[in-house]
Amino acid sequence: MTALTLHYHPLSSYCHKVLIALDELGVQADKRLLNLGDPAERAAFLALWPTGKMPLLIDKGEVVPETSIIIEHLQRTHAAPGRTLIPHDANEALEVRLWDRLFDLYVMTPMQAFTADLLRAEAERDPLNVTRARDMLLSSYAMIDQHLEGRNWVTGGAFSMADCAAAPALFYAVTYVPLAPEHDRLAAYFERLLERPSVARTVDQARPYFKFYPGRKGLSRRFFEPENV
Ligand SMILES: N[C@@H](CCC(=O)N[C@@H](CS)C(=O)NCC(=O)O)C(=O)O
Repeated sequence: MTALTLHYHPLSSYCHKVLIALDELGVQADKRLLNLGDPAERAAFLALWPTGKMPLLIDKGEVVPETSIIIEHLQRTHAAPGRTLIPHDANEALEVRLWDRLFDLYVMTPMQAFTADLLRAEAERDPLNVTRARDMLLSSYAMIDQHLEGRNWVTGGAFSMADCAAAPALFYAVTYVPLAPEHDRLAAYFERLLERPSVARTVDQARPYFKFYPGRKGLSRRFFEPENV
């Protein structure tokens, strides 16, 4: 048992962001799988954190919500020596926070709109909202592809919190809006992300659950367990 408990679900994109960060920072946490579909579990979780959003970190009784805050908290208080996801230089840190925000707001959010739409009853689907989400993803892909010129990771030399945000956002976004051939820098970056051990381990822990992912039709067969392909 560690001082840290992470409430999470193995399929959740925002949980992936923090799982990647824990791995990169060399931090152990007890993981508590959250089933928000269970009314009792949902009520207990809402009592702990009223937005009902996961992941949620508990550090010796202290509630630490919101992925970017969780990652900053982990870095400040628990990271193994020499491990960083937010640079110590203030200007570089600002650049990381900017791209963390851009991935959360303009890739993760529209990607979630597709999933939310699939989870609705047919009669309650909202095609206009889905079209807007698709447009936003396409414009984000173009912006990120251009930004990646001459960069290995989002903000340059070192893997950062922005890459932790990018990996799950892109992983699920491309299942709804595939990358176009002209976005070759983004496609190469996506493959680099998948090869990063922290990302590969996070994808691995989700493998048994991908068969339940609402957008599974668009998910590459390479991510499924052989018996579910
Ligand atoms: N801004 C939040 C977003 C977290 C979020 O949207 N989590 C989703 C899972 S990927 C969630 O909890 N969904 C459950 C719900 O909305 O009921 C963060 O960065 O932690």
